[in-house]
Amino acid sequence: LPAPGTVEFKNVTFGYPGAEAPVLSDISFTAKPGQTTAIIGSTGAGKTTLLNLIPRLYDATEGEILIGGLPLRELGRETISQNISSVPQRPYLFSGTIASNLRFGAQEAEEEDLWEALRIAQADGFVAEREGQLESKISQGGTNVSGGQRQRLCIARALAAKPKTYLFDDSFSALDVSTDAKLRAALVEPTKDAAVIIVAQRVSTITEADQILVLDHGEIVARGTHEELLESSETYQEIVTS
Ligand code: DGT
Ligand code: MG
Repeated sequence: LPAPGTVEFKNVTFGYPGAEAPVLSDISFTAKPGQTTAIIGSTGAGKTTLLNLIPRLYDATEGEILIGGLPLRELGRETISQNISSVPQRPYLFSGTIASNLRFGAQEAEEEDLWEALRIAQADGFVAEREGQLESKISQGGTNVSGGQRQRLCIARALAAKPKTYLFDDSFSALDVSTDAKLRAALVEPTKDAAVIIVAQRVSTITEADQILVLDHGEIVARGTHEELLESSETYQEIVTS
C-alpha cells in the first residue's frame, strides 16, 4: 500500500446535487507524504470543491479517491478526522475558549502542545497578550478576533491534531507578507512527513511546491514544478503575470 496520508484521485468527476454541469472533470493526481502539492487556478475553477471531497464533505460522482491506498468511502468519519486536517477558506471558530478551539481534533493535547502549535502558526504572541490566554473566550464564529488571527488559530488547530494529511485552502491570504513567510518557514519541520495540499491565490507562495496542479473550469490543464510550468503552460504564465 502507498504510505499513510497519501491522497490519490483517480478520474474523479463531481457535480453539485441538482446542478447541470460537473464542477470537476476527470481529476487524477497523487499527493505524497513529504511533498507539497499546490493547486492554483482562477476563482470558480473548483479548488475548494476539490479539497472538500477529501474529508468527504461531498462524495465524488464518478471515479475514486484513495487515502493511503484505501478507498475513502470505506474509511469511517473518525479515521478521516484523525488523519486529515483541513484549514478551510473561511476559517471558523466555535464559541468557547482558545484551548477548546485548538483541541477540536486533539482532545488529548497538553497545554504545551497547544502553545507549540500556536508558535508555529505565529499566533502565540497575540494569544499571550489576551487576558486568560488559552482560556480566553472566543465568541461564536470568532468575531472577537481579526481575520488574520482567526486564520492562524485555525492553522494552529490543524497542527495540534498532528495529521498525516494537511489541506490548506487559501489559508495564508489574510496574513501580511512577513507573517506569511515566517509561518511557512515554521511549517516545514512539523509537516515534513505529511502530505500537504495547498490551494493558493498567489503564485509567489507556491514556487517551491513539489508539484503544482493548474485547475481551469474544473479540469487539470497543466501540472509540474514552477519552472516546468513557466515553460509549458500558458494558463500558468497568465496567472503568474496577473
Ligand atoms: P475561489 O475560492 O473563489 O478561488 O474559487 P474555487 O476555485 O475554490 O471554486 P469553488 O470550488 O468554490 O467553486 C467551483 C464552482 O462550483 C463554481 O462554479 C461555484 C460552484 N459551487 C461552489 N460551491 C457550491 C455549492 O455549494 N453548491 C453549488 N450548486 N455550486 C457550488
Ligand atoms: Mg475556493
